[in-house]
Amino acid sequence: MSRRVRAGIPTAALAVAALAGCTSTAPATNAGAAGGPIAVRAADDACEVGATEAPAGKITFTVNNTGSKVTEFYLLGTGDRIMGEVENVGPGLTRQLIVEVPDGGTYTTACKPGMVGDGIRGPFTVTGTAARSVDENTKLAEATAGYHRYVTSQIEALVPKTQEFVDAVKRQDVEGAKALFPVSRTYWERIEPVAESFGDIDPKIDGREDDERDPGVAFTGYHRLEKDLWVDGLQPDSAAIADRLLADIKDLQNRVSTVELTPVQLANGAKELLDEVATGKITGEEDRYSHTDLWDFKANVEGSQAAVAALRPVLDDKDPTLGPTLDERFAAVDTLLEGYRAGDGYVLYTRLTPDDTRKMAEAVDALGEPVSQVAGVVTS
Ligand SMILES: [Cu+2]
Repeated sequence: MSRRVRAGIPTAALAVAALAGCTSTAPATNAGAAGGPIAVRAADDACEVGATEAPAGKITFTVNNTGSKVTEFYLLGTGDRIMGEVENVGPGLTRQLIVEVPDGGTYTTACKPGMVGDGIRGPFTVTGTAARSVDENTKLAEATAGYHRYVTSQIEALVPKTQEFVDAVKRQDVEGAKALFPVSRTYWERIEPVAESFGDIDPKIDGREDDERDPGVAFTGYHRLEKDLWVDGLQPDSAAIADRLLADIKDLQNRVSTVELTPVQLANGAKELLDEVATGKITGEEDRYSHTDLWDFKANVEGSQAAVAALRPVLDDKDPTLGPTLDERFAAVDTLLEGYRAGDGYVLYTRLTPDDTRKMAEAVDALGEPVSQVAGVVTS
């Protein structure tokens, strides 16, 4: 996940959007209504959305980055719930975002140049209501139900494993906690797009020290404890931070039990996980104190594979050539990662050479291409 969307600063963002002329210049065209893709011009200081209204159902955005920084685009619901996002859009590149929005109402678009901060935001109206694709296609319903079971099973493993990690921190067993850190995160990293979709949980559990935070919001979660364990030593409040981590994970568990997933969210999540690998693991950015990035890398790929596998019956119906290509590319990444195994885990990121990370980036890019087609196929 890129640097987080912070809840609770919509007014400032609207001001920024107004400044950037996002809301004022956006023509009330009916590109959305015509079902055609809505063009988004994402610049370093502007976010021009080709239409600020679209009928409920499948909404497609084509996000063209006209700026000089890597960017991302979001469609946000109430409380900054992420309805859909496309990230890691390099300068000059165009990426497509398909979102299923069955319920009419007021949403928010946000471009995030440099992938930091709240983004340049604007209102977006969805009119009417639409049947949920899962109600119209049993295979899609089975896909989301199957993936929901997968997410639930990961969380049911995440809670007790995080409990073990928290207990080790609280009894000041530094070596025990260090060993549990990457293992407990595996279950989290496999399902991160689902956690992220809640908007406020991900920054608390997986935020980085240098993320932008609202005043008074502390650096908490896994990476705070990672820094305590590997850099600063356990602190007087480490036990409280550990308790807070477990409470946030249990909050996630509660929310996931009732979350409604759409098939296109599974497809977008599969691609987001690979973007995660590209921006956070292959760069060593995520686990910068422990250098356990390859554990997360593997978990992200496994989570992506699980989302694609849930959609496979639909993919095979609609494009029988895509599935075998995906199998091949996933297998290539798995084989590559096997080469970096050490005991039950992986070599530390600090052991990787530029040649290693280049090979990893190429394999993940080669996988990302067919994975980015899944959303278009399952919604076709
Ligand atoms: Cu993460």
